Amino acid sequence: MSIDYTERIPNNVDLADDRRLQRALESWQPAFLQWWGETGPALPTQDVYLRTAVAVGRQGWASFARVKLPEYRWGIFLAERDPGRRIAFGQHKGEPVWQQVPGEHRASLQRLIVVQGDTEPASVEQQRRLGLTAPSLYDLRNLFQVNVEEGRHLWAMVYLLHAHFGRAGRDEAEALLLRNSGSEDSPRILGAFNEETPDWLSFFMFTYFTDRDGKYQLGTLKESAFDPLSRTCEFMLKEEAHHMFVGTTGVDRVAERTAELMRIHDTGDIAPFGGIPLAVIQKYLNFHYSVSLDLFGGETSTNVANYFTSGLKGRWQEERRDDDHVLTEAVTPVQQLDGGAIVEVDLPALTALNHDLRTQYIADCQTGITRWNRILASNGISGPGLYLPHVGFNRRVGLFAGCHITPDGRVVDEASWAAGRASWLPTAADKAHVESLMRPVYEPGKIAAWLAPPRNGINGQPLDYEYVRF
Ligand code: BYC
Ligand code: FE
Ligand code: FE
Repeated sequence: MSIDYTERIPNNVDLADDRRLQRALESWQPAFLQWWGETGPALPTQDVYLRTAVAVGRQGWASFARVKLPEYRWGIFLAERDPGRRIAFGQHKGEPVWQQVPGEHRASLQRLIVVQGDTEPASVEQQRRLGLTAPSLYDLRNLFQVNVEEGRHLWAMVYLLHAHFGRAGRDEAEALLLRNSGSEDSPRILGAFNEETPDWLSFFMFTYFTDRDGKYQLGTLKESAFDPLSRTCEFMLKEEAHHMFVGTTGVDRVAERTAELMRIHDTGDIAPFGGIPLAVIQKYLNFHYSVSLDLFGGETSTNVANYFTSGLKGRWQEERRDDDHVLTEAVTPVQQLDGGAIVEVDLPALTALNHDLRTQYIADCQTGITRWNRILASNGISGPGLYLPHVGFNRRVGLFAGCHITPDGRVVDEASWAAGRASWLPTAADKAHVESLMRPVYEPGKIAAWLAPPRNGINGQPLDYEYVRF
């Protein structure tokens, strides 16, 4: 399963043995590069210290080198095939996994792959201008690492579309480069991917909360009976860990600096001292968490029940679940609105699978909160600290869409919502303040003053290493 880097498209799927597929992907490649040039990183650079996948096994899968961004080797890397793999859930449980797409599941599988594929280039578009205001070369390098890998994740989905979905798949692959984040006429498919990522606090929140949705969705597709999809997602998850690391440690460093300024100046109002007030961090968190919850779809969904039953999409860590993996009899408690109150009702587990995944996700998100509050406390800031708002807060998808729920879970009327909004979500003034701090720092080893330096460099390099050259 070694990766062939002599080919125009690096791959470990023996692309050279399938001339038709190779030609099709080679004709998609220039369109990808044009898209990257037009909507990828806006900051011109000479080279960037990046990791590139060189193997798909556990050890030593990546190598680090200075790379010119447009010459990054985007390729097709699937995790190793397990010849004995069997379907772990749904009506086909116990049967061998599929190497080809069964006709009856073609449309659904294609839809899932297109939705997944659509998010990857969307994030690159959203992050396009962040390089212009990077707080350090270390951060700039991390941004570009995330960007090239999201570009590669697009390749991962485009490979599946080309290899398994014929003409329709090739059309969808083309369309993935035509939709655009935030576009009026042809927006990206999912809500969060049409929001802006205008500053680095948003970027850290995005990589913490939205990339983490990616982790959970990829985790369910890794369980898929369609083996090529499963293997693709398994390898994507490996790359994804770094994206979430960027988010977790990014917010760590903002929290650390905020606490430090609060202590030094003995006030929560640290904006005049060049910091981001804790209340503003909380508002950014509220926003990114709530739009990321929307990415799980409705709490009850016949789509997800069908995906599960037919073997297309499993649950998070399906094989570690201690149940029948078919779920026709099971129920799940789900919170919903009953008049003016939030109540818990038992719903059929199958239609509540989006809720199940979201529950796992929320528990994972909570670990960041605990961690950031520990950082605040160790820097002398006691008090309530940061928290996850109620699951119904600011929602546009699912049972809470169209209702007004406060961060602490109270159902309120339109007037109270309007009155509270400025203390729950970033205001124009909050955004203007954060934006005012976004000044590029491109000197090796130097870090902007609104966040603490990172603990370690990349791949054992020192912090003052020239991670990006101009
Ligand atoms: N915005 O039955 P429902 C990542 C649509 S992130 C707009 O409730 P379902 C990444 C839905 O499509 C991971 N539309 O939900 C992160 C459906 O439309 P149709 C991305 C939405 O279908 C950072 C209708 O509403 N991967 O990788 O069970 C950087 C009813 O939906 C939204 C995936 O999402 C929304 N938020 O679940 C880079 C995996 N939510 O079919 C990358 C693939 C729902 O009636 N996608 N709708 O026309 C899926 O598994 C599912 O499509 C969803 C929705 C989980 C998204
Ligand atoms: Fe990705
Ligand atoms: Fe990611």
